Amino acid sequence: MRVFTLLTALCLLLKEAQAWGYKDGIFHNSIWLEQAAGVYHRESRKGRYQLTYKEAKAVCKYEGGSLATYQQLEAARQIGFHVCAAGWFDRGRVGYPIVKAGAKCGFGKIGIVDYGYRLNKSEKWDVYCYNPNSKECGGVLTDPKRIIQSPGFPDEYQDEQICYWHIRVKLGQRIVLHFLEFDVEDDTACLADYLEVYDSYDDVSGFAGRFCGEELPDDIISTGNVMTLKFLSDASVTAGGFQLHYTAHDASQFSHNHTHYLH
Ligand SMILES: [Ca+2]
Repeated sequence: MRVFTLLTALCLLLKEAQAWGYKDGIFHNSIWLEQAAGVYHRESRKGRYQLTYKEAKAVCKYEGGSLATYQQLEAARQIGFHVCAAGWFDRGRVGYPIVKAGAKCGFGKIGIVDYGYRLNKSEKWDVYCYNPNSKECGGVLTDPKRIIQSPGFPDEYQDEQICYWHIRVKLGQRIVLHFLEFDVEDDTACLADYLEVYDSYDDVSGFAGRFCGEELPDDIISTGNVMTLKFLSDASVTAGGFQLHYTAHDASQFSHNHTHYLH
């Protein structure tokens, strides 16, 4: 009986860990979708409307931020932050920012569509976080070309960084990553610090490579119009960091349709 109880407890723990996206000891459970003025919208990896209030708070806190306040959400909205998905914000309130009126979203209204303070904190929504200091580290990139670099570059990066860059170019385009500089703490399996590249909009599917050390990685080309880069540093030993650029190209320019390296 005791063994059974222990097994049940272990299963519960495992289930919990999976739900929170535990991977290599790193806890993360959400995808960064849009951001403006330090406010950003995240949804769970499991899809839209999967976060309880407690989980929503944990998502923001994990990245060094907090739930956005109504005022922060409105300030972001005023510079064009438009998201058609309800999320938790400060003090258990739920809503979303609408800039352009549309029949399908926001009931034709402009402003914060406010569902009010929820009595039931187990309801599941997305989340709006606020973290004005994370601008340099990660985000959603939609320009046809951009430079991406480790936080603080050309200075060394700091310990305990976690950055997600989600690249989304036009449909029908593919993304070419080209590395300019690369110096990340070296260890054989890249377990300490690393840059990971995914041929998808999350870091679950489409793994394309994990990089560390001083060798410049080859170019990487996406199969579709999205890509995700994840940089992580552990609690000790830093290095020079990295700089790369991506460019969007029409898919017709390529003869292969797989993620591949150029040699
Ligand atoms: Ca390190």
